[in-house]
Amino acid sequence: MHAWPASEVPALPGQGRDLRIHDTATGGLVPLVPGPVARLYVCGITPYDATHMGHAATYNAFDLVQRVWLDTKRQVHYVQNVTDVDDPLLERAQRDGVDWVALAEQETALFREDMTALRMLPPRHYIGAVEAIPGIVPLVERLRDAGAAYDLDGDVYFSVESDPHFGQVSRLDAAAMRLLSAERGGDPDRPGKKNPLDPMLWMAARDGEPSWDGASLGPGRPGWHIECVAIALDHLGMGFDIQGGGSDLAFPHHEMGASHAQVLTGEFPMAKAYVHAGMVGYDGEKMSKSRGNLVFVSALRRDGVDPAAIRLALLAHHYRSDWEWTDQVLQDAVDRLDRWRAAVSRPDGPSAEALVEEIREALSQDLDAPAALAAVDRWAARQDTGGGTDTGAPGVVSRAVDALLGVAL
Ligand code: 5CA
Ligand code: ZN
Repeated sequence: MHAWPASEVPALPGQGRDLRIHDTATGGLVPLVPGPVARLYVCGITPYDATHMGHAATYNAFDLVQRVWLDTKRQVHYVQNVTDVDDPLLERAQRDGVDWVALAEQETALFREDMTALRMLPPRHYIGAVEAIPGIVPLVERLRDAGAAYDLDGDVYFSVESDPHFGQVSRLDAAAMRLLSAERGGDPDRPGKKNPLDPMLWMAARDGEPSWDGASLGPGRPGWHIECVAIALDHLGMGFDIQGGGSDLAFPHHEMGASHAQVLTGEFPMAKAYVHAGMVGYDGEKMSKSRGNLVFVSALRRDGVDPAAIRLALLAHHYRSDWEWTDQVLQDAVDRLDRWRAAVSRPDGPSAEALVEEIREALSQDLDAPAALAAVDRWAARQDTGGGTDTGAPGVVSRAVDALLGVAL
């Protein structure tokens, strides 16, 4: 699949800083020192509805990761998937009487437009589940041949007990796992499973549903977790730097994915850090396609809201906190954007050297974007009161805000 166009990332004076980031698997901050090529996998959308502010907030967090790494002069190999076949997509297509392929294509196209407008840097590989199927089938066969997967009425399940490290991503107890498994696409109550938590790797063809050649597995379609694992291993290999997504993916998705990969390769861990963004709510509940309490990026854009203001609204919240989208959040971002644009269009201002370092420092400490915004606010306020005559400063601020925060002033 093609991704979307990259906006330019200006080079900044001085040295970028390495990232310390919160890792769900250890429960604390870990210093990441990637090689010359940093490797990032971020779970992509299931394209049955438009991009909402929750999605945008999660992709914003990992866009900051890329920008911090680029500032350290590393290359970034960023991979993202599109879950372009799965139960929720098929169910929505059925409900609305539309073709599921057309629905996925239409929503993926809209996502690309939203990401471009928000200046999110594109992945280097943007891979759909459907196009990954030829690579998924042999992985499932290998797991089965190794005794880590078993057949149940034609479907193939992964045995969580085959991974001695199972549980080390989310660090949840069995009861919590069971509850979340039922809520998030699992089938803990299906009779015949070895362990209620075992996730499906391959679903045998169902009447009226699309299916693909599965070689020795028979016709069917892939499970959700093996999709991301096949794509990550194919394009990044084991031991990549960050596996990312929203906090609702820690269990079961990232837990199961790590187990699949670890059993397949015999290596541990799959990723050096498992990074999870908080949930954005609206009207008192998590914003979600299934609840329908959504604020869409595309709808705001249609209403004439500047995408840079949307981006500033996301950046005003720490990526790990859960927060609520409100009209006031957007209004504050619009006001801040006005102040910043006025500031960088003046002929001079206070020196920007210290500010660039403050933004770098804030982002390197677990992506503290609110602290970075506060530093820019202080610079603009000092300029307002006539503090400084550096004619290069407004340009440096504008480039730093663009390069490190993805906001074009
Ligand atoms: N296709 C799978 C991942 S392989 C999936 O979860 N798709 S999704 O469309 O449901 O979500 C895409 C990303 O947005 C995921 O990382 C998810 O955790 C994140 N996300 C979904 N809802 C919210 C929300 N309300 N707030 C923050 N992030 C969210
Ligand atoms: Zn995923």
